[in-house]
Amino acid sequence: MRVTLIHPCIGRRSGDRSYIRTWQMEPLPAATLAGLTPPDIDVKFYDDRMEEILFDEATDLVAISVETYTAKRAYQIASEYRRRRVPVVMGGFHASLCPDEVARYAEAVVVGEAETLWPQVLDDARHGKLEKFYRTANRPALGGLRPDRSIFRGKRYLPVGLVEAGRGCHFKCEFCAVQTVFSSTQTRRPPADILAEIAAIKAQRKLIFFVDDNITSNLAQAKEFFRALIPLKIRWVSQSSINAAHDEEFLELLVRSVCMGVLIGFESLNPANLAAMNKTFNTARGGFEKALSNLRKHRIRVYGTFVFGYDGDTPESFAPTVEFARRHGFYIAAFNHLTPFPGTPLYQRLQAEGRLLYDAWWLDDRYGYNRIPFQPRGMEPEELRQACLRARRSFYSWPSILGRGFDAVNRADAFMWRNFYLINALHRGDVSLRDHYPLGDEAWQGPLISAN
Ligand code: B12
Repeated sequence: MRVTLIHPCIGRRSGDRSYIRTWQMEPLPAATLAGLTPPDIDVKFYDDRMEEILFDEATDLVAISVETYTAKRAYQIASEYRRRRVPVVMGGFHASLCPDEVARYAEAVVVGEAETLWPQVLDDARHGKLEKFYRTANRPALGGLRPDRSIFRGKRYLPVGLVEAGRGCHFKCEFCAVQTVFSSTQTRRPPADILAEIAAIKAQRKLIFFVDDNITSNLAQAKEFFRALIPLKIRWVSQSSINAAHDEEFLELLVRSVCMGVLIGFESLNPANLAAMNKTFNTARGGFEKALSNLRKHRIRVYGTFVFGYDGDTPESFAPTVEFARRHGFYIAAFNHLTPFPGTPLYQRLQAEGRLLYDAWWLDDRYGYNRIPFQPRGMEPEELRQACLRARRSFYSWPSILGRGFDAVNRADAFMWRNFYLINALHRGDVSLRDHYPLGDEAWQGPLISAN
């Protein structure tokens, strides 16, 4: 049997093959599926973000990862295969959030994690009896996972090694798709499995990115893992909630395990917004200033992310936030508009309040990346979009890049300092490239072909 795995892009401007470079990292969902596939099955992998899919190449089953931003493109790809009578199975975050929508464009839908379900899907496909939905009652244990990275060979990814230490987060932030899909639970891989995986890739990868939604969701287990990491001497970055930055033992373990930086969701400087998001833990124990001074003392770089469009935001909310990010010398930062992902409590609330501007923004032909899909309270949608753009342009202006580049923490490691300029320049270039980026390939013709 032959299986074709596909990681779709969010879309493409007509006739333009370039894609948002900062997103071009090795996709772990495909490597995870490849690793779960029995050796007698031939696996082919296409990354739609950087290569052309050869739709006419013979295959028996197509497996597509679907996120909300990539859903339209995934359905276009599925339509191409449906024309060729090849069955398509879809899984991933959007398939878990909107299984009924995804089922319109897939012969089979995997809802949730694939670890226990994928072998069954393959077996059913082999016998020509795919079921419409595959679900598990419980979250699978992550022991024994072996992502197969051989599928990435020959593709031009950013030189970062992506590794999972765990999945999910126990917090219940209103806007978060992760808490919705995993019901605010977190599972972790055994440290020995992770160390073996890192040992296999560390010669080719100077920086490891633990893609965990919140690597400190279980702080005691995180500390045990960081202790196990110390002998490996690898530079690493990850995502963490800010509460951990008040724990001295945690901070010391970050330094000893060679952590180079953490992505922290600050979201907003306005406590009322944080309360509406269900994220008041951000203000606990001295709040941002104290947490940032602790991280600075230990020379941990910060990737700060902010979201605008909550009810307390006005056109005046942006400049102080950018100033805050610059003053604290953030290595990089994101200034996103609030995005109502289907299935989340935020989506349900905005829908109940009659504030969604599209039936399904991710499929609407009028929608493009950065458009605001809901009616904010404190400004018009277009004002919100423009203000986010201005915030990014200011943070990634050359004076800001040079200023932050001289920050003692950003300079503390030669490798990270050199890359500071490259990474900031990439983000700077992406600000305009991403704006109004189409969802779906603009050149794709015809109506989507639904499954049965
Ligand atoms: C690392 C990461 C990134 C990286 C790199 C991604 C890459 N490799 O190219 C970067 C930083 C570039 C990134 C960018 C973005 N990301 Co991101 N990212 C993640 C993160 C943290 C981990 C992804 C990962 O590798 N997980 C490990 C794999 C193994 O787990 P998994 O994806 O859940 O896959 C499992 C199941 O879902 C299922 N599965 C998945 N696909 C398939 C397919 C089939 C056929 C089957 C059967 C099963 C299956 O099986 C897998 C094993 O159980 C996730 C959060 C998360 N927990 O997944 C967010 C996440 C996927 N990202 C998200 C978003 C919104 C974005 C951006 C739009 C952000 C932005 N505004 O800029 C961009 C879009 C990029 C794009 N699509 O091109 C959202 C998507 C939400 C949604 N509703 O779709 C997530 C869920 C984060 C969140 N908090 O909401 N991201």
